[in-house]
Amino acid sequence: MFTHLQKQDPQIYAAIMREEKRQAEELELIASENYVSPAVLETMGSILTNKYSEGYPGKRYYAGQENIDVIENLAIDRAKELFGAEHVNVQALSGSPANAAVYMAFIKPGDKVLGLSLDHGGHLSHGHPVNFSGMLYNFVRYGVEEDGIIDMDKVREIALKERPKMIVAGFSAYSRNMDWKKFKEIADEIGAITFADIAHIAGLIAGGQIESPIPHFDVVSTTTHKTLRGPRGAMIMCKAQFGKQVDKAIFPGMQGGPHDHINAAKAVAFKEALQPEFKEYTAQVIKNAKVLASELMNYNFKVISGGTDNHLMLIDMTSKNSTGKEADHALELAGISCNKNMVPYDTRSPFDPSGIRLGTPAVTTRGLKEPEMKILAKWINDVCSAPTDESVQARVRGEVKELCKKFPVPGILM
Ligand code: DSN
Repeated sequence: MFTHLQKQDPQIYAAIMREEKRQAEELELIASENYVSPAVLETMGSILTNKYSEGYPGKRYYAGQENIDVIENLAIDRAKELFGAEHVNVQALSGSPANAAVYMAFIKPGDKVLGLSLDHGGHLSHGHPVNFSGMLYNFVRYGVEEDGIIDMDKVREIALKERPKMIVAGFSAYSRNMDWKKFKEIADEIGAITFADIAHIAGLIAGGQIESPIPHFDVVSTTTHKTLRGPRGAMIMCKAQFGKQVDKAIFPGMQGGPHDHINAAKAVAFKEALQPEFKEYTAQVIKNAKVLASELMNYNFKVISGGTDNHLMLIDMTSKNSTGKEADHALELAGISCNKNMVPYDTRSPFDPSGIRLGTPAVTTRGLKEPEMKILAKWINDVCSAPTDESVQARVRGEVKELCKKFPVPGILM
């Protein structure tokens, strides 16, 4: 592997090798990360990257598409089978561009949209003022209650008062199941479009572990690289009647040529997700998250909403007299990656928030199970209880490295 790169560009080669070592020897608890299979990796590195394919299968603007059409159709068909979707566009380059295309397909600049606040677990592209979504559209927000859970009666109240054209249901830091049917009922009361962003939980839905919005919602976007364990990218699923407008919004509305190497890798990942092993994997992701959350609560960490229904959890570090930044840094020095995160009703800032977000998709792909979650919780407690103690970080870092040897990262031979 990388024999050409090693000769031609030793600096980039060396950085990739160092990153392989980092990934192999450290534990990844960033809730949005995962490890792709060797087959997905190979596909992403294939000569498909050389091709331009503006348009859609059978309707391209450039010649030489006979293989690309086969690939894109396979990706679409497998996604439809996996999610039970009526129409799928696999060309979206990543999560935010996919969401931009959804807005472009369904609403006009200035239109009112109701979405979950970023500081209550939403996403930048759900209307944050610094993001295109908040600049172009008139976002109003719902949030979580003091207990960390969305109250659907409150959502209804806001929706009836504000009468948005679209309701967005989705999150990047919310650990509870969303009531898709209730969102749809509320939207129907005011004639709003229903848009679900399932970027974080698409794999858990594909694996049959949590309920899907697809039967209920008009349009659903997802990234393909989180719990779904595919290449870095996205896709949009919608009811057949909206297929044309979604396709037009992606191309020529938002994007030029699709990334054919990535679309092929999406097809490979979807095939993997259709296997029974993926169901087991996704069940284990949730089991691991539940054990990790409950062990951390036993160590007196405040887990927002008192637990999790999915792959992630938010921890309020004020329960340990610490901050998200301090905990994130101390854990990194101990070989455990996570991210600092605002917690609901946070009085601190996004750069120096009160919480951290932890997730189990990546460690579960490595094969860690409940016993290892208990060890992980103990390490997190050891490190976060003494966040400036370098001897604790060094000790845990050594123990993490030893554990990692038993659980290799797919695609990394060390
Ligand atoms: N960056 C992703 C996450 O970590 O949730 C969302 O875009």
